[in-house]
Amino acid sequence: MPQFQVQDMTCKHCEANVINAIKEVDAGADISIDLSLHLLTITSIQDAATLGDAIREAGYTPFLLSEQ
Ligand SMILES: [Cu+2]
Repeated sequence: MPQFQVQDMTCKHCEANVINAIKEVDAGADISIDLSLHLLTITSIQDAATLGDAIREAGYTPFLLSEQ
């Protein structure tokens, strides 16, 4: 499961935006977020590149830490 660091995801509002962006490409994605560390872990049928693009399109800056 891909893990991203998203430094500009800083509050609950950002968190909701990022979750919505991921749900748009995979409604069944399982998303876990540690807001204090800006960490996002996703279990999804989509690959890391697609998930990263979706987060970027929502206006955030994902850094891929791990692809699996
Ligand atoms: Cu915010």
